[in-house]
Amino acid sequence: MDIEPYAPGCGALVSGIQLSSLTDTELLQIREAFVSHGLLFFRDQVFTPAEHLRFARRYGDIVLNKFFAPVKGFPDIAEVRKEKHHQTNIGGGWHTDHSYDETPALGSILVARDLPDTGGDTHFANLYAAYEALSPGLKKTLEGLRALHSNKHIYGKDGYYRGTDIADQLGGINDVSDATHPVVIIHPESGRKALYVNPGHTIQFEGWGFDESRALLNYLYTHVDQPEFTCQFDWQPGSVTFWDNRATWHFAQNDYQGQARLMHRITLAGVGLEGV
Ligand SMILES: O=C(O)CCC(=O)C(=O)O
Ligand SMILES: [Fe+2]
Repeated sequence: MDIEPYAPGCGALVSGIQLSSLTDTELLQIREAFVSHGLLFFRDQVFTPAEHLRFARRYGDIVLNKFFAPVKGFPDIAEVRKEKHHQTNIGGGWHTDHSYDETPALGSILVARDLPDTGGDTHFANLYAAYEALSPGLKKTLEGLRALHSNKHIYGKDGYYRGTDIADQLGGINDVSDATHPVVIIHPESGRKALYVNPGHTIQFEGWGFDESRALLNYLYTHVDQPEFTCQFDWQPGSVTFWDNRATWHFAQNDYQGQARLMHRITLAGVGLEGV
């Protein structure tokens, strides 16, 4: 197995293995790479939905997404689907999956199933590196802070997606929820500090006003979205990405209007997050 950095400070490309038939030693190497990089890319995988599910179950426990349609015959696999006639895509702005859960997801395993001819890349950000680059003064301000995360404004009754042309493929309108988490977490596996706020789901800091929170959150979001902390993955048939939701952000670029794109996602269950 070969594991090399994908982009400076952003992800690793794992080659020389098939996720469908990993030995126990290879699985262990993938676990180690996942903890150290937080973002793994794989190419040229032969990976049926049954094999996707088998890999996910070997890795950990699966958590269901309440909003995405399941793949037929595979209730544990969510469809991330954009049809030719859709204008809107899923995950089109920076976010991390399931930060609105009390126990946020460990990670997501995304498999390309049907790709547009061009476009439809996914962007990623490294929230360890972004945290480490903050000044000592700002790090101190963030210490002990907690933030509210929600999905109501996205998937709820008046949420963003409900007014779009993909509303009819999304469920869970009454299953919205929110949770608070430390703004700087100690990653449960790596022990490293990471910034744990994201533009998709974080609403405000606990004990702060909304506008006060927005001002600092927006600063942090601009800080993270810089070339030294981010990278872009161009999907090919057979590509798979496995990201750590506690250490990365991602968004799916919506630049292929008139074409369809279908991905399969399995979300893995995480643990409660401790902070500094
Ligand atoms: O379609 C993509 O590239 C990513 C969409 C997304 O946000 C997700 O699957 O969690
Ligand atoms: Fe996502």
